[in-house]
Amino acid sequence: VEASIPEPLREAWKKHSATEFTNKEEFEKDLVRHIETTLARSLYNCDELAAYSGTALAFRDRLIIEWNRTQQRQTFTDQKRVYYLSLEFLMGRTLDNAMLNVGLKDVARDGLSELGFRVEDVINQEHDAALGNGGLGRLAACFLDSLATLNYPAWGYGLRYRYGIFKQEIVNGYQVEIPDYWLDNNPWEFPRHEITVDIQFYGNVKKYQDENGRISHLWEDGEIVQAIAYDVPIPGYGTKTTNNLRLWSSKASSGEFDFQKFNAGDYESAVADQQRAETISAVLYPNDNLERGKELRLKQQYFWCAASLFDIVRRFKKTKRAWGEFPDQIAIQLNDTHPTLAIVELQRILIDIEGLEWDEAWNIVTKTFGYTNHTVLPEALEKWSVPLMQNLLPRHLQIIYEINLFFLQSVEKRFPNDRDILSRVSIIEESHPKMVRMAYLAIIGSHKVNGVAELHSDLLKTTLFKDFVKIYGPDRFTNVTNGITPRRWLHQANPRLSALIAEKLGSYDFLKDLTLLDKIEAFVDDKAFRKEWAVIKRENKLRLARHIKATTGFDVNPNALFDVQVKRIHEYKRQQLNIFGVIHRYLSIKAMSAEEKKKVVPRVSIFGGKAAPGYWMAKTIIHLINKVADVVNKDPEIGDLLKVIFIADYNVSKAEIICPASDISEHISTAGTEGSGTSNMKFVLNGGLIIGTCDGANIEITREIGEQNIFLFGNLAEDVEDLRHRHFYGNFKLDPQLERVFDAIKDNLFGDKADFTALTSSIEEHGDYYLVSDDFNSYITTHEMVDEAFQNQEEWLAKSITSVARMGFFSMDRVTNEYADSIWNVEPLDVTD
Ligand code: 475
Repeated sequence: VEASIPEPLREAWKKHSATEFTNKEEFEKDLVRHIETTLARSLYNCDELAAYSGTALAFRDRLIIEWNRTQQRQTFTDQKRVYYLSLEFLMGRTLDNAMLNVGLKDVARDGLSELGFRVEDVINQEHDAALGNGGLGRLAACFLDSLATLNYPAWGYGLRYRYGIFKQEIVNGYQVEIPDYWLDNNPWEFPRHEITVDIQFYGNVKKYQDENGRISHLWEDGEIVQAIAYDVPIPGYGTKTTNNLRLWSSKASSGEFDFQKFNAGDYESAVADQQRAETISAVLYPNDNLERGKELRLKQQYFWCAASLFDIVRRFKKTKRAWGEFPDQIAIQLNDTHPTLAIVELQRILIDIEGLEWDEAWNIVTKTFGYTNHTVLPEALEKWSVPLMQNLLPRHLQIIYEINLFFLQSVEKRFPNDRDILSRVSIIEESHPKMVRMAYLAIIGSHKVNGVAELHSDLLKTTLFKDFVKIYGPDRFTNVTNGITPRRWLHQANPRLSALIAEKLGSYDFLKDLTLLDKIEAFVDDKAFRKEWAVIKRENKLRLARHIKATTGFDVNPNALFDVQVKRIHEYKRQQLNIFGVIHRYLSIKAMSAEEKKKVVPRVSIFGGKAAPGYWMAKTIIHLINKVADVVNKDPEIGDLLKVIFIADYNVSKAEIICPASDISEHISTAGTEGSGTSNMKFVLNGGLIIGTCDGANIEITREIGEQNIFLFGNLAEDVEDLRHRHFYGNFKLDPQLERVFDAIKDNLFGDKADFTALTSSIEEHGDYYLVSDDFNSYITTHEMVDEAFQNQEEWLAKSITSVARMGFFSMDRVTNEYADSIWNVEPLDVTD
């Protein structure tokens, strides 16, 4: 059925097309209308939450008008599009970002103020959209911002979880998880009840021969779950382009809600079926850098891949192009291996449904996909058991075996004398049960594989994926070092600093071309500029201090050195190294004379981050931090010289307060373990210095800002294997200063020592896999250098300004252009043309 309005009637339509507010008066009109009608409230009944909802709805109207224009324009032009498949999009709040991106925050501020509201209070009503765990999910969100800002025709595809990442509370020093039910009153999504896809699970495969003698496969008798689309508009900064993030929600298909059962009076079990279907998109798995092989997770992955692929193929088929043009029109990027089934699903669609020959289909598939790897940690590499996959996705498993067969045959031909290579590179691991290695499948099904920082990409080539480099040559493997969006992480999080920079550079153009920041290096010796820079840092520290007071009750001294480590809690990220360092500092201060104490640089050690609910060691680290805080913060001998703060429920909106307020931040993973890290970039961009290991993007940050502006310490990646080997063979001697720390823990200084045995013995007795002891001395010494440097405030400011000036490379816009040129081969499309 033709749904479009007939040509002769379109004039009438266009006369009434929705319009956008452009000034304060129009904004207030939209705001009040939404509050009075959409929200059914009145001027006698409008609190800050209602003011937030009304403001959000007014901006949403604007976004959706631009969204419509952008989508029409992109469809009409029909040039190559990018689809970014990610199980996580850690978006944070939307309103502030939308105001800034469309350039109407001042209009909103003035309008709200005329009605008695402060824009900041209104913004603070919003709940974070927290559909992600950490770095991987936040990178996807930064991608969306840059893709829209740079006018790339691009869509994100993800899952619409009913529960995002859990909220963290700290009770008696322990992490407690609270469900994050976030969907009520979410104004930023548009349900598309008309856009649904039926997704099949289980069942079996029948082989049959058609009239031409061609063997075909029919996957039948499965269980059907329905995917429903929810669209989220993504506005670019300073452009009309508004892209789409499509999130799928699961629901029992109408056939599934069993009327037979219902009529037979078995209402309960009919409803149970419904709930089982809805479970698929119910909850985000709360693991970061860890895979656990749960069936429901595999269901989520297939549900989302199949719905997205169906949607992409449907859109392609509307253009009536030949299948061979598919890769010229479509690039699909896999955010880690979570969407790898999309490769298999596209092959299945092409051969089983569209009737293409295997080779022709496979050629299309491999030209379409790119795969980004984010971690080398073995526990994060996805493997699915063959029996599980056989049961849930029988046809897909067949296709995987087929892909593997053709692949291994080609390898055998090329390396006839290397027998071991076949078992090493096989997609199927010959274990009990057999396992499907998703990373290998992703490499074989993609034309490009990239790591997220230089060291990480090198490690992929020389260790994990070494054999594949031999097979495919080095060109399939590349590096694209991560970045961050300067809109959210400078302009939105640190408006004062952004304004100061804009004043000096004469415009806000640096928000679109971050390399322009280099012009502020000219002001590094300008006394007045330095002064303003320092004042802004102090104001940001005061803002954080107010947050700490409000949430923990502790007063912290804004003149102290703020030392921050906020990220997911993980042994490889080594928050334990940090807290042991804090204990060392505490013991040292306690041993000082009054005279010596006068020379101590006061510190506030700030921690934040969630532990995966099942990750016991990470939870133990949180517990220790909180216990140390209890003791240190009320020790009268310490006073202002040291405070320890754990900020509960670290998330994107808290990061926006924390990043601008640090003097130094910690990025101290065991060398070779962190893919890139992105908070390191956020802190430096906000004028904080960092202490870090030679790991991930720290290395490239050093190269950009200069090694005199960063505090590096610790063993190098190339030495890690050897050190671990030595520990294993009993050549392990605990660092004497760390021993002093452990003695204090064992003297029950921080509560029952038994609570921390697992942590101390993982180092003393079980090989110290993350080299905490090996790096301890250099860590402590480097912190002493930090103290010394902080005492020379003029030098410190020079380091801070110089570093910011040299951070242009780490813009997500640079990253996005690199993907576009070297992986996707797509061009921007200016929708205002
Ligand atoms: C890296 N998450 C950072 C960031 O590239 C890097 C894995 C499995 C299951 C669920 N979540 C994950 C990650 O692997 C992850 O977040 N990786 C991170 O990606 C962006 O900057 O170094 O650890």
